[in-house]
Amino acid sequence: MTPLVDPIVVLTGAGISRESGLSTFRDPDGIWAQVRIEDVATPEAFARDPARVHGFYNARRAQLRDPAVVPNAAHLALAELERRWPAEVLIVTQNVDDLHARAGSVRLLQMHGALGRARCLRCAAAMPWEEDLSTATPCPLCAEAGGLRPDIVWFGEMPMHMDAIETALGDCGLFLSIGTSGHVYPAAGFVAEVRGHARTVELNLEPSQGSALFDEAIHGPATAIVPAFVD
Ligand code: BV8
Repeated sequence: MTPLVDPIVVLTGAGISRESGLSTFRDPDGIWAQVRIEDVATPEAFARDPARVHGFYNARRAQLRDPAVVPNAAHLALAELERRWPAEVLIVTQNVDDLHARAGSVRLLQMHGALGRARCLRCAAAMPWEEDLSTATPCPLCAEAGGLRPDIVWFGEMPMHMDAIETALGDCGLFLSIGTSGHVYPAAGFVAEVRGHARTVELNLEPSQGSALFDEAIHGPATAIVPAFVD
């Protein structure tokens, strides 16, 4: 059966979760205004001071358990879009929160990992993880004490699911970029990859670093502009 709509790839960033109460990174009140990437979001930082890195992610993981932090209208609109076109919509998120999944999105790739997962440096197992991690936490599978790290992609590490993402970018006819500043690669480079064969639309509070590369730009809060665009 010929699909009635071209495949849609939706790239999201921290801006889509802002109205759910989670901080962005590069806004004036963002995370990187409070702490340096080099101190908490690189493999070198973890090797140098694992307790500090665990503390940074423990606080963000705990925030996801705050009853006030729930999917917002933008997350819900994307889940509804997928329900309408189940085989055609794919969300590629830079976010490590769980709000797209909790909104009901199923075809979802978290390219920077997930706060709700830990990974063992010794046996490489990845596992769901809700509690705080520390340098003394043993791996439940290989019992290696202090072997667990957040299953998050740090700067200098290879993002996850890149083969699937590149395939989807090559096949898509519509590329939406929502709530991202376009600073971090390779995600920031996706629009340049698709602009020759897909309609590209930026939905963001303000123009991103890559705004000029998009066919269209819609600016405003995600909870207003995403449901309006999707409907
Ligand atoms: C890699 C997990 C190579 C951590 C993150 C060129 C090509 C490839 C790499 C590079 C390159 N140039 C430089 C690099 C290196 C680096 C990079 O891009 N550096 C930047 C700073 C220049 N990239 C990497 O290191 C990547 N790895 O390339 O590996 C490799 C190859 C082979 C083998 C091994 C290695 C890995 C990058 C991933 C790093 N991890 N996250 C964590 O979350 O703690 S990235 C980090 O930035 C965040 O996690 C976030 O996911 C990401 C992007 O930020 P945004 O989501 O865009 O958030 P931001 O605050 O910036 O913007 C928010 C936007 O929302 C704003 O525009 C704002 O206006 C808007 N907004 C706000 N409120 C609202 C809103 N919009 C709508 N509604 C609202 N209400």
